[in-house]
Amino acid sequence: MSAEPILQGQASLDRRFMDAAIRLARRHEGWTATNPSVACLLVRDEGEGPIVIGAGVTAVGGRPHAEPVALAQAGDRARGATAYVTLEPCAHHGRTPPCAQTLITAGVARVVTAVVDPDPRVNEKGHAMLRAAGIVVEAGLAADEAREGLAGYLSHKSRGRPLVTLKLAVSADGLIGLLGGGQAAITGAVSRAQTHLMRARHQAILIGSGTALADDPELTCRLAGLEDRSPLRVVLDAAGRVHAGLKLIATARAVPTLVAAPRALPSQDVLKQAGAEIFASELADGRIALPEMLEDLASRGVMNLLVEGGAAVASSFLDEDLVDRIALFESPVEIGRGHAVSRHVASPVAPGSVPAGFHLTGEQRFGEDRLRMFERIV
Ligand code: AOF
Ligand code: ZN
Repeated sequence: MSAEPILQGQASLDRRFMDAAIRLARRHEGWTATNPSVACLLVRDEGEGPIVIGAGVTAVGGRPHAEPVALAQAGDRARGATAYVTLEPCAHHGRTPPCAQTLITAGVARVVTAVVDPDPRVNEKGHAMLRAAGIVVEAGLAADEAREGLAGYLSHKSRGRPLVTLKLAVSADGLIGLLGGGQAAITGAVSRAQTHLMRARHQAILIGSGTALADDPELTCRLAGLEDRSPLRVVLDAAGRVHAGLKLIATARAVPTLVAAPRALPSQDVLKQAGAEIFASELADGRIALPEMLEDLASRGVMNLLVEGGAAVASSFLDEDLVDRIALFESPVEIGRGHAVSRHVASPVAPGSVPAGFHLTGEQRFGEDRLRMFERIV
């Protein structure tokens, strides 16, 4: 037999385990502070084909890292195993020894990784440590797929700002709402559940004061079992219109809320008393200066941000080239009919079309609605 089919077999097994690790890493996305959510699978063939003997994902809060969690599960069986890690194992001493060293000590024979860690304390040093110890290292497997989940971390490290996802729900007639009517139902229940899952995977969620006043949303994750995964809420309030009667403010002690506003507005005391925090922001042309605000959010450890509206905020982020991804929910329902055109709020992204400068990365159905994901072409 030639060696080729065996290589193909190993390559497809490697891919399968790395894909599984990438899926596992998604579990703590948004919940590992400024650490990426990484996963590690330890795999070994004990005579009946390769099986997973240890699985770990970076813990909520960022520590412990994925590798020691997987190694603790595997125990002595880790000797001679292959480790699949979605990010290069770290090479620096934190509260625990470097993960590269922990893998070496455990006697792992082979390490397959997806993405090189841009953290200057690591950045190929983890790979080098492993190789110096005689471990076979294969880097770069399924790197694009792993980068999807690590994008917030990579943006935070390389650009000093969070990855920004703009979420829009657009009706068949191209609207995202109706003025003066409260929240208009555009998408169905299945899409709404998906939106809540999206919220759970983001560290912060942002709206403008117009939406806060018109819709009075809570912006929390209300999926059963994930209620404690609500992101930090940010409301842009250049003109000091946010008031204590809003749900966002009334619930600020349970779910942290930042009111991005210029300093010293007379209305702020009552917001602070209710538990909201004033997020001192600069103004540009009478609006909150978005690039600076994103930098300030990054300094607070926010690696990914979900922008949920409304039209003015969405357009500002798009116009300033600050959107990295668009999640476009498209509903078959027309909401404009029977309402004066003056009440129509047009979507900055038309249904069915690809927004300029973006390309389609995925499409899913949620009930009657379609979700299309776009990414900026860079
Ligand atoms: C790993 N496995 O699961 C994660 C890693 O503050 P520390 O000491 O936890 O270090 C944070 C850095 O650790 C972070 O910037 C990234 O380089 C790495 N994250 N590394 O080996 C993991 N989450
Ligand atoms: Zn580590």
